[in-house]
Amino acid sequence: MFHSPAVPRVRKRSRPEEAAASRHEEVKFEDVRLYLVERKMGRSRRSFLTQLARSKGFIVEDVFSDDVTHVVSEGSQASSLWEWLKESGPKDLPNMHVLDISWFTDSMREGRPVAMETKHIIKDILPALPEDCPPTAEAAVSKYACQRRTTTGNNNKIFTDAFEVLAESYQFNELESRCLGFRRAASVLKSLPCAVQSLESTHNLPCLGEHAKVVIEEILEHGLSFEVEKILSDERYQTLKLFTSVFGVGPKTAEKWYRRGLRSFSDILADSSIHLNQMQQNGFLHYGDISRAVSEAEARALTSVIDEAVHAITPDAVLTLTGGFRRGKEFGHDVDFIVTTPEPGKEESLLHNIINILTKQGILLYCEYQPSTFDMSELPIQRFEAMDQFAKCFLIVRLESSRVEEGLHGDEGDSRGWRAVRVDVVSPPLDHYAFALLGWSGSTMFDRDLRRFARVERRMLLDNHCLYDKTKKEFLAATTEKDIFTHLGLEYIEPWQRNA
Ligand code: DCT
Ligand code: MG
Repeated sequence: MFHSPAVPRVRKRSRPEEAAASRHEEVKFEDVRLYLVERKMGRSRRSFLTQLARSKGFIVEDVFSDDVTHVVSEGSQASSLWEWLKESGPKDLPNMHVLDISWFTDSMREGRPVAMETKHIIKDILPALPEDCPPTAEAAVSKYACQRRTTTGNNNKIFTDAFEVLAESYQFNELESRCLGFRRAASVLKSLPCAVQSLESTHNLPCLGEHAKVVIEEILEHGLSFEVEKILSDERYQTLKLFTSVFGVGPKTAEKWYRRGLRSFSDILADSSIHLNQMQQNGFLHYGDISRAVSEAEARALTSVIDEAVHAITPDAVLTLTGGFRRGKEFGHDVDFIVTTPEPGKEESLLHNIINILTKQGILLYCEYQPSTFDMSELPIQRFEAMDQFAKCFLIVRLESSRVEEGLHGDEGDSRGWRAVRVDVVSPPLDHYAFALLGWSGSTMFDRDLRRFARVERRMLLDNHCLYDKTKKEFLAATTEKDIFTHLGLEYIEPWQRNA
């Protein structure tokens, strides 16, 4: 459906014992090493599940050792499983995920390691460890998101939701560094393998300032933060939040409207002195649809719509789903794609082709096309917060219900049989593809810390276009994301572990 030539998705097994164990299978998920606990599961079922997982590209270890990353157990009582795990003795136990068979079966069904959710984690195991979070794991938490593995299974949502509200409120008040402080704090808590249950257990965690700790303490004690509740009921916060939820409306415009005394969409639409640009007009026109989350099934359906449009004219073009869906998110606010072609200089025509075909099909509801301003001689760019310079388009696409396997998400009582979806497509030249893919895969906090790590720890400049070594005064080439991690001296982090 979507493929990427520059990023090999499949690698031959390299370890000899694995090769011997199953000669025909290829490893797709090299960072996941499963161990299936035989007790209760039984030998023959274990052997069957082992073969099944290997056939789907998972590594399954026969022996329980420090190499294991995910322990899967079926039908065991948590307390006796814990005793058995401790006795079996790998030193690295606190860093392993101990999961119920439901995580394994969900992963087999999806054909990839699914995000770990609370329901998958064998509950009594972690509290059985000293304190709530294992101290070794705490000490090991890096201050850089690009050195942490963060899946979509957030164990600290109650705290991170509160931090997001504070961050947003600071953003509305243009207090950028405080906003970033709370985004960083949220990002650290998202990476933890278990829920924070006491303030003491946060002592060794990076990026948690005094203010964040006060919020954590309040939530631990009362189940909510009074400061956050106050913000949520504040009229200005509520209005700015509402206005910025419209496609094309940023915090500055929202603030301008608020200062004029406008408080609702009808206030804005009734005010004849307000000029809405095309993007905002379409934002209001399709508000009901595009403010609704896009499901993974809808993203898959759109992938085939865009894929058909791209390949109708350029058979050797390469389309990859990026953004949150590449990180394994089940829902997103839009669907992001990256498209390129091996033919130098032909990238921009790909976007024109997509736009023309969607227009002919009558499903392009809105399109803002931004031509490339990419100029290698102007690199490296010092402003890393800016959008990249590759050709891109911001679209609103009509998605027919009939194209979505599970039907449209949340369309109860809606008889139209279609919905509007926001779609972004970026088209870099092939030799910058790996950098663009890494940037567009996000998350924003992960990208931000990759760049900060490069600058502070390595004297290098990284952005969506390139990597520049300031010491050697040279650009470092990369054809895959792994090349970029290698240049930076970082362990490779899979896309589904980048949900910082
Ligand atoms: N991005 C970027 N440069 C920007 C803005 C974003 O490279 N100026 C990257 C970061 C993530 C990616 O593009 C996609 O952006 P979003 O769609 O906003 O983020 P997402 O992670 O896909 O979140 P969502 O699931 O809400 O769409
Ligand atoms: Mg997105």
